[in-house]
Amino acid sequence: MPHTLASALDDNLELLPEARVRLLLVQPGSEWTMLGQTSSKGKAGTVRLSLPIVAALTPKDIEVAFVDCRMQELDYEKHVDLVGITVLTCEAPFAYEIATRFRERKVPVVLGGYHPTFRPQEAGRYADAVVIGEAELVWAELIDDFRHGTLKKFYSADRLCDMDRDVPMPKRDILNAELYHTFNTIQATRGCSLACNFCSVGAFFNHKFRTRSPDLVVAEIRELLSRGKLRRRRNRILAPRERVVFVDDNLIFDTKYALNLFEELVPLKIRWSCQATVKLAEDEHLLALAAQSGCEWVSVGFESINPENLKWLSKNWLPIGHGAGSTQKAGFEDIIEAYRNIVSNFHRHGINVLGNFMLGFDSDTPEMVERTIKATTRTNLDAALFHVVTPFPGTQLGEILDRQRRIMSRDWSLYDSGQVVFAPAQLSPNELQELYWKGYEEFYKVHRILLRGLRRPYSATSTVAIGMSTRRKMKRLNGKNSLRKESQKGFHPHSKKGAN
Ligand code: B12
Ligand code: SF4
Repeated sequence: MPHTLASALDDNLELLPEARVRLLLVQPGSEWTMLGQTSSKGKAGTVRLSLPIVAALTPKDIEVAFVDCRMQELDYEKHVDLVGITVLTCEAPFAYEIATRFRERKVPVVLGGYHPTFRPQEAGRYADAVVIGEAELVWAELIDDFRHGTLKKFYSADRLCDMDRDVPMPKRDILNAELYHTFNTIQATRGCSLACNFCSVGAFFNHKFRTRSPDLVVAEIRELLSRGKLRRRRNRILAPRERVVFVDDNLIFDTKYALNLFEELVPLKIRWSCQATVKLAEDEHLLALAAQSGCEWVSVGFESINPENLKWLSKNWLPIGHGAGSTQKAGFEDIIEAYRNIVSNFHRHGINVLGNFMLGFDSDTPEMVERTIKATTRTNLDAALFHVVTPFPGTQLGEILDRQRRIMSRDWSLYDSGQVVFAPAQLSPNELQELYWKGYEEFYKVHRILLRGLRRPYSATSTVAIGMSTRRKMKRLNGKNSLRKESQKGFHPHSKKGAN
């Protein structure tokens, strides 16, 4: 017997399926980036939580389907009433193509995410509605307007949402778990109050940092663990602990919060990874607790080894406390030494480190970038990602390079941190492009991958697996000659598996 109006409505709608509104949520993808590619098994790396959150905010009487275009075929003929697309900058051209095809059939389309937030007018040309910023405080209103045929062009909340009150548990059952290597992604905090000028996160969240109560985070992980039970039983020997990835921009920004969270994680006996600054390596207590609660990988933005770049980025806190003094005085070798110390602090606690490096800052000459690439192999890192400096819309760096008229291309599909879209100061675009690939080639030479495994045998499986898979992706992207030509533009779907 139905007890509430909502469940009565649900029951009736089950009897009358035709009356249900059908919402299709689409993640477009962009296959040219190192990180955007599917693996040789046809799986994507990480679940992005954007659309599972939107699905969870959607009223229950609406039927929700989801397609991740990286692995799944999008059926443009599917009977749907409303389409929602999440858009990173590098996904924008493909997202606009999808939107256009649905709108040709008179199906209204809503665009949301980073790119529409920073380029709302542009996105508005391809959509019936654009959500600027977070969905939490506007999605209900948008759905209501849709039902009444009064969709507005732009929806934007007048404040950031409360992470405990307004952020729902993502509706992960819209996803096909088999299509992802890492299904268990979770978000404990949003934003970061540091102001790295190349990063989109500060501008998106108004440089504010918010946290979610550790109780809620733990409850969500427990829910993930109960779903993963079967998978875990099968993998008991190889993976006795379930893995969870925090997608937070800087999980340890608020040390007190991080300490509370890590304490709560201890009893869960999980293994987890996150993005954090080197502050984590410098706080022995925090680091020990992170390790004790299951931290196995940390992604750290070292950004550069060139002291001039670090000064320009105001990252003069990087090597402090490691004998090198501040970057104001430190030379190239001091910085390598400082990075080695940071890495070895993590290693002492059994935590692997993925270092991120950006290439193409104004102080980078070809020699300096070559030197940087060589130096990354001496830092004892377990993995590294190289990024070409990219002037993402909405960032300070974007504004600076725009003012200086150095942005060479606004083909957003190239904005994936792996393509040169601006005029570097001391290198030619081609030189920088070649050096970007050289970074991957050098760091992921087979003997180096194996050495990394031997150096730290207890984590050899994951280090070697990540190394080999990055190497394969690099080769697949056609290494050195990958500066894309106009004719290569566009999206070429990968192998298809049935959509949910
Ligand atoms: C997990 C992650 C990844 C994963 C998975 C990506 C994927 N393709 O699925 C990996 C590691 C593979 C990855 C790769 C890349 N990423 Co990434 N990634 C993230 C990260 C850390 C978390 C994403 C997430 O789950 N967020 C949680 C959800 C809930 O937040 P959200 O996406 O903002 O969604 C909210 C709103 O935006 C809005 N919304 C979003 N979509 C929609 C859609 C609709 C219809 C509506 C109504 C609302 C809405 O509502 C949501 C709820 O409030 C973000 C940083 C961040 N804080 O988001 C960077 C981020 C999205 N990545 C970024 C970038 C640049 C990349 C790369 C290009 C390269 C790189 N250097 O990392 C590649 C591109 C890969 C590709 N081709 O797909 C940038 C994007 C900048 C931009 N302008 O596009 C971000 C913001 C990081 C940053 N510091 O700048 N990434
Ligand atoms: S520390 Fe990381 S998340 Fe914070 S502003 Fe810098 S790059 Fe962005």
